[in-house]
Amino acid sequence: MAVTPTGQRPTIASEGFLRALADHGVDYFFCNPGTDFPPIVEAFSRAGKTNAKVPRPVLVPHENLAVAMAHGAYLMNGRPQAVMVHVNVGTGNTINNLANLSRDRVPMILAAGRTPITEKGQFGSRSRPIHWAQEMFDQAGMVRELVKWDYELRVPGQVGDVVARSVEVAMAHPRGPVYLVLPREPLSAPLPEPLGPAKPRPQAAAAHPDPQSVARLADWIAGAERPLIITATLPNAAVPVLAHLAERCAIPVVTHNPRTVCLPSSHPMHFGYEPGALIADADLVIVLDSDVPWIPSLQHPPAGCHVAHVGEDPFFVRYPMRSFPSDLAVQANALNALNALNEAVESRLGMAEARIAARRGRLTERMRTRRAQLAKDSVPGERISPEYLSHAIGEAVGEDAVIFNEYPLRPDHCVREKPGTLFALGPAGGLGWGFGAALGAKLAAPDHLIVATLGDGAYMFSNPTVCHWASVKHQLPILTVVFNNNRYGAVRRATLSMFKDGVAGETDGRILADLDPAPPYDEMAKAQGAYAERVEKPADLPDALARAREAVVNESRQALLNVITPY
Ligand SMILES: Cc1ncc(C[n+]2csc(CCOP(=O)(O)OP(=O)(O)O)c2C)c(N)n1
Repeated sequence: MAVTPTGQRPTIASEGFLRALADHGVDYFFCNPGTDFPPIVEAFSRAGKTNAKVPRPVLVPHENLAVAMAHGAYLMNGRPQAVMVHVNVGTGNTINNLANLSRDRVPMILAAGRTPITEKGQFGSRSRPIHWAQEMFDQAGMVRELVKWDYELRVPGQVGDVVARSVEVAMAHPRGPVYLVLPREPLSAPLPEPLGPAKPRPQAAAAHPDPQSVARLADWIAGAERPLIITATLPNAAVPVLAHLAERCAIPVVTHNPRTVCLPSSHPMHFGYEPGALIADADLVIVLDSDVPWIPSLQHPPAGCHVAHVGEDPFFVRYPMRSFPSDLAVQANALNALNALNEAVESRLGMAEARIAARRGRLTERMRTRRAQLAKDSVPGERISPEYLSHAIGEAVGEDAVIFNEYPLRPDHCVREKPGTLFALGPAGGLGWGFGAALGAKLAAPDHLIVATLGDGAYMFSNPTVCHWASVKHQLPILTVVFNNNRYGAVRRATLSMFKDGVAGETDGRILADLDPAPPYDEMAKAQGAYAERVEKPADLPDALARAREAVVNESRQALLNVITPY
């Protein structure tokens, strides 16, 4: 590396890269390095001396965890995060959580090194045997289907523009990840001009709905006898707006395959998570940002029912096949669409008030039955049921805790009143997400109590040694609850749903679903510094949860409960 006669080192592209990320609001640089990282290490080292603004480097010893942490951080602070990994092999390890993040429309700048381009003669040329075998004809091709945009840095002076472009594309609605390939020769080369602060490009405002479509949908709402709203995920600000619409018009809301809190648990129109009972006789279904509003092979609205799809991308254009019936598509941000609908229905409800009142009466009765059943289901029995465990977690963690659920929590039984206090595994369902997302959330929101609820299978997918290490290393105390049924319950259920009367049914679908012998997860977590307990009896659960919460909140220590839960 050349040093000028005055003894000063010229600024190199990797410094420009990190500073541009920081200027674009990227807080963290989650990374797992390799021989492609020396320019990055040099840039962080220089920033340490000069106090240059750069994202905080967060070393993560597995790429899948790095992506999950970026996901969790975004869910808490709404800013895109950066992950950098080692060439093609590191990129390969990101793909599971990249699929989750991509389908969940989460912006992230995923960067990877590239084997040095030149075999000799340049600063940064190949220097290890791996530099030949790691080269690919099209490294970005590994992830192209999961990202919105990819690019390779070829000219050092372009690095600022490349970052600006990557952030612009990632943040454009619908949001999503982008992929940047950074070969080490241009990344370690001097910038031709001094580095100035980068000015982030403006983001376009979220789309508003077409007024005619809103008027049509408002007419349908006013005229409907048995309307139903099905949603899956909403921005926090949209929750009270949906609550108003549902309450004002007496429209039941079902959150199918939920990923966020879409209505407070106590809302009179919160009809749970399965559309089955309500969809069968609906005459209007409003699908609000839901990729799979119902399972067509099991249930569907009756003939003649109006179906409207509302969302930023009501067609889910990146899904190869999706054929839900549709009479109206409204392309708009959910908050804007709900605000517009609230306004539009008001002037139309005069004639409908009597009908709405009658419907409200019927739904109130239905809700009473529903709540009574839920209360019955969460009463502790001889063993800890997932319903009782979910209920106890809701009680123990408090209303401000943020729960990251990788499947097992029964949301019907876990009270969540506030928007942004529950996030669930995205629609792609790649296991190994929840623990990492919770750690990333803790990083971005250190004052919150963060809880991960995981099946024992999901816990193993999360790479627990690495997660517990990251918790200690980066001081991220969270509470992890393992719903330990000693099996892949979902796999067993899938087998029995097809072959209950087949030979697989004779062994209760156990083959390939049995996780026996279960490791002592609590003992293993203890070895990595966690407060941990194994809990088997219902009566022991509330106190165990209180002790674990105490360890996290008062001692800033990670905690794990290994809860034996047969299901
Ligand atoms: C990366 C990945 N591999 C495999 C699967 C398939 N899969 C879906 S659910 C499941 C079992 C989950 O087991 P566990 O977390 O213990 O929860 P349970 O089903 O018992 O409630 C598996 C293996 C997946 N979704 N993601």
